[in-house]
Amino acid sequence: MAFEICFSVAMLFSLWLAAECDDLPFEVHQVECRDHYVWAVVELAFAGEDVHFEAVDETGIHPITEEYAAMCGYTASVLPLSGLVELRSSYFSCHTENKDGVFKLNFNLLVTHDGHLVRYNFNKTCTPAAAWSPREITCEVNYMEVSLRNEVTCSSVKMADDWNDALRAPYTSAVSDWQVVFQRAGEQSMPMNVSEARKQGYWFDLMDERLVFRTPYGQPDSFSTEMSGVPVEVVHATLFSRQSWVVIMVDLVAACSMDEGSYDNGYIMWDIPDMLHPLVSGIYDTQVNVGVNGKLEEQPVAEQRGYMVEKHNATVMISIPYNAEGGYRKSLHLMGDLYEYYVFHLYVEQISMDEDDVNTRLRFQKTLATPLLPRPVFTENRTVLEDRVFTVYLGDVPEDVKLTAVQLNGHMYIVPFINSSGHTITEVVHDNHTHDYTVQVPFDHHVVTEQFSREDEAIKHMLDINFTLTVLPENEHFYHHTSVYALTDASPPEFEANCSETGIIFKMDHRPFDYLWFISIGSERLTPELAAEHKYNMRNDSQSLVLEVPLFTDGYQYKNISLKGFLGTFEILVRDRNTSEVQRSTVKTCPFTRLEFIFCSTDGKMTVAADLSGMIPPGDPARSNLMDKYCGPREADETRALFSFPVNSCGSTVRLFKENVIYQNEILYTRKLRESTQLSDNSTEQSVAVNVPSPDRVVVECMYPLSGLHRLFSIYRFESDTVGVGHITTSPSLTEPETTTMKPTVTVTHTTPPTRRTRRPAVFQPAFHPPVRYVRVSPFRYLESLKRGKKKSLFLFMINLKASQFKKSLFLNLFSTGIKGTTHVKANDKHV
Ligand SMILES: *[C@@H]1O[C@H](CO)[C@@H](O)[C@H](O)[C@H]1NC(C)=O
Ligand SMILES: *[C@@H]1O[C@H](CO)[C@@H](O)[C@H](O)[C@H]1NC(C)=O
Ligand SMILES: *[C@@H]1O[C@H](CO)[C@@H](O)[C@H](O)[C@H]1NC(C)=O
Ligand SMILES: *[C@@H]1O[C@H](CO)[C@@H](O)[C@H](O)[C@H]1NC(C)=O
Ligand SMILES: *[C@@H]1O[C@H](CO)[C@@H](O)[C@H](O)[C@H]1NC(C)=O
Ligand SMILES: *[C@@H]1O[C@H](CO)[C@@H](O)[C@H](O)[C@H]1NC(C)=O
Ligand SMILES: *[C@@H]1O[C@H](CO)[C@@H](O)[C@H](O)[C@H]1NC(C)=O
Ligand SMILES: *[C@@H]1O[C@H](CO)[C@@H](O)[C@H](O)[C@H]1NC(C)=O
Ligand SMILES: *[C@@H]1O[C@H](CO)[C@@H](O)[C@H](O)[C@H]1NC(C)=O
Ligand SMILES: *[C@@H]1O[C@H](CO)[C@@H](O)[C@H](O)[C@H]1NC(C)=O
Ligand SMILES: *[C@@H]1O[C@H](CO)[C@@H](O)[C@H](O)[C@H]1NC(C)=O
Ligand SMILES: CC(=O)N[C@H]1CO[C@H](CO)[C@@H](O)[C@@H]1O
Repeated sequence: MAFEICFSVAMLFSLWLAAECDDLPFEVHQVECRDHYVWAVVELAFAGEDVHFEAVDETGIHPITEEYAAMCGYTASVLPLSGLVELRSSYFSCHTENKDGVFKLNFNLLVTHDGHLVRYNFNKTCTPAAAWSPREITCEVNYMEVSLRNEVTCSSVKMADDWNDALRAPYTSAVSDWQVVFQRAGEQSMPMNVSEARKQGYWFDLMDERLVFRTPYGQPDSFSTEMSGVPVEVVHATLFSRQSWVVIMVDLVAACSMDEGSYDNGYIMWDIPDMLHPLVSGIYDTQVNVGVNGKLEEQPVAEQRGYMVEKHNATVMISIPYNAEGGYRKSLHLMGDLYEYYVFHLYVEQISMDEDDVNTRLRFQKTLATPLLPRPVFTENRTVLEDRVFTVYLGDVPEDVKLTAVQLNGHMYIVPFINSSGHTITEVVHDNHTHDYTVQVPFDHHVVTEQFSREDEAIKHMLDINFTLTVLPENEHFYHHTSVYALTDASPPEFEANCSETGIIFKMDHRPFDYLWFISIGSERLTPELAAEHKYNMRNDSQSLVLEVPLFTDGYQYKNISLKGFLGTFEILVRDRNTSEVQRSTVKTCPFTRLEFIFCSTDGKMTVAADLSGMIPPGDPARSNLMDKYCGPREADETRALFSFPVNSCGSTVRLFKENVIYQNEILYTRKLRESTQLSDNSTEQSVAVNVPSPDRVVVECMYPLSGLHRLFSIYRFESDTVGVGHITTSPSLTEPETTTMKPTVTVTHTTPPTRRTRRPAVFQPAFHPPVRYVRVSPFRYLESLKRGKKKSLFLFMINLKASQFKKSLFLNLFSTGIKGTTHVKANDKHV
């Protein structure tokens, strides 16, 4: 089938007219003489620049349009991945000046930016080092080019059956001009002259003693076929000239693999049939070299990069790892996800020999791209609870993707990230063309939300991070979202409490989330004001809160009261900030000893230990008693006596003021005196007071605020919100105060039968509860409040009087004897 005719030919092609071109300086380009083409690259200064090339030669300036490039041997391409514009020019391009193996190429670069056109000129003179093979076929991305040495020594002449057919046209055309016919599926096109062929996009030329044929892909005279299962495009031109009796005929066959390439399992693959066309490829010693970006790599380098060339049956399969060196990668955002793809500008050289040892060199420039490969970025929770800082790592971010903003729980922060807002964003760039970001947000940063979980006694700190990532250079945004949380212990604060001589000391170390609670003493919130009011000693610094509660201040409860001492209990409550529910309480009970003390309890009991040693005349404390001589001490030692009795019993006087009520009693040695004066047992107090010389006495009193009092005169129950304030005053004898004395009209029916006083100071417990004999009311302040119309206290006062009769008499007495009380109150005020 195959036929080949070799002639020594000297072909002449007309030359174009020369025209000089301006030479403008242009700095940013790089022009290289490559083995078989000239390579120029321009770095785009601005995205969106419009770049064009012009070829310049003696004949003038020739804009390199797409069509013109394909015909004339230029390949201009924008490489968006690297921001470069590349121009490859065949040495046999239309506007190359050639002389003795020296090629001169001259170009204009036209850059249009912002409507301004700038033209740069650059030129290159090349002397290709490598010798041309007898036949060179270049499969460029936009054209096929064949060049033949015009002197080929033929060692064999073969005549094929279709020889006659092939020759018929040249013979019959009988013209001396070069004519061309295209062969396609055994058919021939009509012969045409070279200028006619050029009009159809084919280029024939003679340059550097080589015959050059160039054709764009997809010409009408081309045909597609399949060799070893690989699609191949072939253009078969036969050039002939009849010069007198000699017919010169040259077969120019361009055949290129049209394999689109494939991607499989991390490899980009491209196939070339071992034999592209019977007239193109030789059959022996096929050698394949592979490179990228127009440069062949040495075998070890190619191997190291993982490039593979394998021959399967009659196909050369080239495989390149998708991310091998030499490729370009690009990120792409699609439907909210990040992808990447890789592009290789594959350069393959295939050398083969035919049976005549004429070697053919095929070169392929092929741009291959992987499909879109998912390239997810990921976040990692690197929070260390102890640090109380959210640390979120955003990794595997490709280098053409930048973090441009973060939303932290909806709060937007845009680059540059300023540290002053309390969080930090740090970037680390890696060698493998990735970078990562680390976002750190302290738990107590204002953007962090918190939720308190009562069950876990923990706080859940929550942070939503919405990263805005931007794919460059298109500035396409996409988002990556992550939520992190951390649980931190959040039990209500606990106090450490110690006893001291003077009171109880509570101490609490501050924790960051203590604002979830507040501290209260009873129902009142502990504030510096409250502490001052109640004379607590509070120190609150950034580290801790120390509350020193002196004995006898508000909030104490007392138990196990004896002359030896008593127990003081103080409770601090921790309440929920929102609901005020008590979440935790710290109760501390400490033993205290005091020489003298007095307690006025909320249930209306006065418990007093008094030092009677200073009394004149001195006596046995065990024999002391209260105003009611039947009320003796519960306990006594050499100098002191402990009394415990309901405030309104044992002969207490009751004095009512605008805001307070004061119950007063006295400790004295009535019995001793009475015995010495032989007084009868059933004599009244008045009679005692009147009849004996004035002894010293210890005045004891409890003052309760009226506002906190629920029941005033009920002898069964006494209720006060607060404890009373007690006083112990040792005073010389007073003359009988002019007080209004009333007999309570209610019948005294005490559950415990009144214990008669015995002379022996023995066991005084349980508490001695003498019945009430008299209730004395000092009406002075009360009257005033009535006059001012402040009836609240009166109302309170009235409500609790159970017997209407008593009520009536009280009123009468109040009004009739009010003035008299003045003296008494004043006298009392002196020693209260
Ligand atoms: C080629 O470029 C150089 C410098 O860029 C310039 O000096 C020379 O004149 C140019 N040659 C032509 C033919 O334009
Ligand atoms: C080429 O052929 C066309 C038409 O066949 C003709 O018009 C033209 O003159 C020819 N050109 C030359 C250079 O012979
Ligand atoms: C090579 O050819 C054989 C036989 O035709 C076939 O079975 C085999 O699959 C082919 N190998 C490849 C890699 O195409
Ligand atoms: C923010 O803080 C990080 C680490 O603390 C530091 O590396 C970075 O330089 C700071 N950035 C700015 C803008 O202050
Ligand atoms: C890039 O390098 C970093 C640091 O060595 C590594 O953590 C990361 O996994 C690497 N990424 C890829 C895609 O190899
Ligand atoms: C992240 O922020 C963008 C822009 O505000 C928004 O469109 C997107 O819905 C957010 N993503 C999430 C998961 O909140
Ligand atoms: C993140 O890390 C913290 C601390 O190790 C951990 O408590 C938390 O459960 C982790 N997970 C999420 C989703 O935040
Ligand atoms: C309580 O006493 C302990 C032991 O003496 C001491 O270490 C601690 O600091 C004291 N705490 C307070 C609040 O005084
Ligand atoms: C103690 O001080 C802190 C601030 O340092 C404050 O939040 C807290 O309310 C204070 N506590 C009291 C009881 O005043
Ligand atoms: C307090 O008194 C109770 C009985 O009233 C007794 O059980 C308890 O031990 C006493 N506590 C102290 C510390 O004396
Ligand atoms: C308090 O109430 C607020 C809203 O009213 C709620 O967000 C918060 O979780 C509550 N805190 C606690 C400790 O219950
Ligand atoms: C128990 C007692 O001594 N009662 C006397 C009280 O005083 C009157 C006279 O004042 C005597 O008659 C009682 O015997």
